[in-house]
Amino acid sequence: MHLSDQGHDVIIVDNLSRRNIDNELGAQSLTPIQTPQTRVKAWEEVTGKKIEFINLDVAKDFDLLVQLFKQEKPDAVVHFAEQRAAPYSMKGARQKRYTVDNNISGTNNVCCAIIESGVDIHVVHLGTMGVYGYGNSGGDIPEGYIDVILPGGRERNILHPAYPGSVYHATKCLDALLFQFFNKNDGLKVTDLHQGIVWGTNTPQCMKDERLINRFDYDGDYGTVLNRFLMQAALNVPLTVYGTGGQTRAFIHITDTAKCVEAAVTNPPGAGERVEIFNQVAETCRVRDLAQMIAKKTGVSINYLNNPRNEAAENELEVINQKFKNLGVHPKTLDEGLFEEVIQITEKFKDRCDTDLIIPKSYWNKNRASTCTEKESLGIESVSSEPLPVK
Ligand code: USQ
Repeated sequence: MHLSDQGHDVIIVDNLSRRNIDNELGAQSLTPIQTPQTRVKAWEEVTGKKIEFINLDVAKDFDLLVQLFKQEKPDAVVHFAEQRAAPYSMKGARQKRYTVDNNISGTNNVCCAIIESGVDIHVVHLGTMGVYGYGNSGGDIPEGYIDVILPGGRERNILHPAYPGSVYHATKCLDALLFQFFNKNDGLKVTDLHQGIVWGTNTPQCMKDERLINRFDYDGDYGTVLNRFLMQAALNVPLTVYGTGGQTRAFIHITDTAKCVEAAVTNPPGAGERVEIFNQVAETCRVRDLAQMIAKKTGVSINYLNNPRNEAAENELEVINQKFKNLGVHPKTLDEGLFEEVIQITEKFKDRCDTDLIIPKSYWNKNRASTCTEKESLGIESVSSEPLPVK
């Protein structure tokens, strides 16, 4: 909708897999999202602009994808067609396999279909900050590439080493290698956006009409941390900090992700240039500091749960995001004023919340599962209200 609003002609290609996963998990967006058909109709009524919707599985319908590229000759493909939740990707063997099959085939198909079509299409891919790993870099995280001195003394500028923390994050690392290869071999133009954790609900475009409302996930698999905390505060459920809350992560508001995507679309790399990489983040923050900020604002209490994830209990994170600033995107930082919009949404729709879905139920390995399920049976109220000791 942001791209359409800015005058781009947009076609949505989607197999609605996210909605099907809602059915599988017995979960639903907190906000009542409409069908894609209703949404594109509402968009046209409100703005006079047309967005086409095509139901197609990017990971499977290769020939249709090639045909679509030949027919439409798009300038850019914004590639979001991946299973995007780390906890879901760790739920069990089926979800691990699905995440790898879907995400890697999807990316490979997008690259191969562009090359097969012969159309000069720029791929803008939604990657993740998680490709760098947490606590795996020395100093500030650069935008994609680092200088190294190889044994023997040769100097090179290479992709930052990949250090994924989940099967989902591993697929984004594998995507980066596919892009590097197709760029080198076929001159494919790619921009990879290494995005932090998105928060917020609606963009100015969503606010034009109730039928354009964005989805809002609060469950333990798909809800991201800040939105979950704001939702929990609205219900007066203690905030679910995992472990010590010493995990530092990068954040970006949803309105800015849309602006960053547009900046990437309108600034493709030149012919023969290597894969462009932007760190799509506004700032970094520790999870317990976020929780404390929200607790102070709303009066909700904090629970420190045993961490279902196998991740560093404490890490530092400094990220360079200069390239976006050079393109004129100046992202909003975590601001309690902006929390109001999310709080209003969570207050409005809190009766739709199923509180059973709040406690995390995907565990990174057997040890995490056994430690967490012992506590889980006690219910969320009875877990520690003080930070757990660092292990
Ligand atoms: N966390 C809590 N309590 C919660 C939920 C999460 O303490 O109730 C902690 C997690 O342990 C983790 C951190 O908060 O340390 C972030 O978790 P998250 O679920 O908000 O984000 P994550 O799993 O890292 O994944 C999300 C998106 C993914 C995107 C990624 C960007 O789901 O698509 O790629 O953020 S990043 O984290 O920068 O790699």
